[in-house]
This record gives sequence, structure tokens and C-alpha cells, in this order.
Amino acid sequence: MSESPAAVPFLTAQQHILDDQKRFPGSSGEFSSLLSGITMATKMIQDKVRRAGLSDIIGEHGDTNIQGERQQKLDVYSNEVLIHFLGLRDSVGILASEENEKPMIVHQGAENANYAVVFDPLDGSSNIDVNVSVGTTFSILRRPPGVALDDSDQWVLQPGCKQIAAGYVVYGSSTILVYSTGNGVHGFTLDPSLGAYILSHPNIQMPEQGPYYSVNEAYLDSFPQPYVEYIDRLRNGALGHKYASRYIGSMVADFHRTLLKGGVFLYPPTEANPGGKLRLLYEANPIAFLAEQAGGVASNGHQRVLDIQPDSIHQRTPLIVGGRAEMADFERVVVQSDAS
Ligand code: P6P
Repeated sequence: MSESPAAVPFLTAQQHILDDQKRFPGSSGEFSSLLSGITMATKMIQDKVRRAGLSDIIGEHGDTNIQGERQQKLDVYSNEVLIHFLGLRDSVGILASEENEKPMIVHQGAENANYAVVFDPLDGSSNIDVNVSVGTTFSILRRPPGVALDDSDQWVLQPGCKQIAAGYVVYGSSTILVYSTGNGVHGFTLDPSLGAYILSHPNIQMPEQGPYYSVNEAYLDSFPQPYVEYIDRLRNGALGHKYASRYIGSMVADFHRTLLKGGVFLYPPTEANPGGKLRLLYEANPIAFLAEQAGGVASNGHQRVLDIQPDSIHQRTPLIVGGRAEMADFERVVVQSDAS
């Protein structure tokens, strides 16, 4: 059961971020200013998502993005809003988006531009037309020592363990921001009457073991055999109980349930995507950062997701993320079979 409201102090995300930054002596507040850029942008995105059916914002934009995917109008709007608000922060030097082929240099010559923000402005956007939850994901990296502002790839091609913060906003039955700066995972529910994200899920811990597995079983025949065996074990009670299946087809929503209720989310290699479908930098890395901060585990089937050295901005990866019990079995059944 979630704690009664009285048990959770009334704290806005803004205040929580400021309090959190007190851990860093001499913090100039530039980081909290950066996070406020994300919260402001997501409030505008959620306003459009909530009214998608009532305005000319639903449907296809008519272009395709770098991924070759047909852009939804809300994809374009969400991307523009995030670029605008993050671009106003002079602590941000580089932005990289799922919607843009190359990173953007947003503060030419600003000496204190120390952060890169990598994001997927609206993950799962093809679900908007049928009112299924969608989400924004973000990952914050520090400028590597000695790297020039215009060497933008080097700012973002860092392994996920270098993230200094990461999070997502899930636009579901309510709008919830979940983020971590490496000091635990905290959730904030947007109060539309206040226009503020209010602390609702302090110190989220992923359950050791949960009731659900989450995978697109339509591709079962194309998963590597150890994955089929692993999923069979979940379904047949080998881990102590028979798992139920939940799959929304929107990664942020599927992970949010896994984070709160426990279990495991998988996007394995498939024939169509032998290297996995999800993007490493702005989907798998933020999710893996949050999962580990909440006591969970995230793997690509061979290694810890956060240890993967990226080669390109839009590279894909398999993602298997869940509680310690599910992931210990995954290690035995899948990872070690590959190693053997
Ligand atoms: P499939 C949405 O398009 C997305 O990128 C993720 O949000 C989601 O987990 C995945 O693709 C769903 O893919 O192949 O199961 O439809």
C-alpha cells in the first residue's frame, strides 16, 4: 500500500532538487536550473497529450525522423518544447534527441556549459491516437574533461554509468516524473491545479520479486532460445510462482509498472532487430540508471547496460530490466548460456 499522503512531506520537485543539490558543496544551482527546464517542458507536453483528441495535434506530422519512423505531430511539438527550455539554460552545452540525427550545440562558446542532455521527447507516441500512456525519457551527462564544445559526439558517447542524473515522465492516468541524481529514485505527481510536480513516491525501491513479466510475445519464435526458456520458467512457476503477463507497448509505462510492482521487462534481440529495438543512450540508459538506483538490475543479455560504451548516438540495444530475483535467474539461464 502506498504511504498515506500525511506520511509524505509536501515537497515540490523544484524544492526536492534544490535540497538534493545541497549534497554538492559549492553547487551553483545550475543543475537544478537544468532540471527545471525539463519539468517546465513536460508540463507543456502533458497539456497537449491530455487534449490530443481535441486539437489538431493528433496524427502524423507528415515527415519521418532520423529513425525512419513517421513522426507524430506530438513528437515534433515535444521535441521543440524540450529544445527550447533546455536551450535557455546556459549550463547546457549539447542536446541530443531521438528526433534529430545529430547532437545540437546550444551555447556556442559559453564557458560554463557543462552538461549534455539526451532525450526521447515522446516515447511510444504511436499509442497516442488510442489513448495509451506515453512518456519522455532523459539522461544528463557532464562534459568530459578537455572536450571542446563542438566535439559534441564525445559529450554524449559516454557509458550509462557516467550519467549524473536520469529520469522519465509518464503521461498516464496521472502525469508522474520519476528521476534520480544518484541518491535514490523519487516520484512526483503533477497537480494540475497547482501546476507543480508534488512528491508522491519518495525513495522508490523495486521489489525483490514481482508478479509480472512484460514482453511482446508475438516475437517469441524469433527470440534466441535461452530467452524462450527463461520466459517459459516465468510462466511455469520455476521462480516460485506463475507470473502474469502485462505489456502496454510503451516502454516508459511498462517500466514504471515494473519499478513500482516488480517483475521483469524485456525487449530481447529479434529477427527484425537483432541488436534490440530500444535506443541505448536515451531509452535503455536512463531506465537502467533508475532501476539500479532502486535496487534492480538491467542487462543487455551479455553485460550490465550501464557499462556499454556507445559507438553511435542512435544505437540500439536489447534491454532486460527487473528485480534481483528475476534478474538472477536471467543471469543463469540467458547470460551464462551465452558465455558458455
Ligand atoms: P513493439 C514504442 O514504439 C517503443 O519504442 C517502446 O516504447 C516500446 O517498448 C516498444 O517500442 C514496443 O515495440 O515491437 O513491441 O511494438
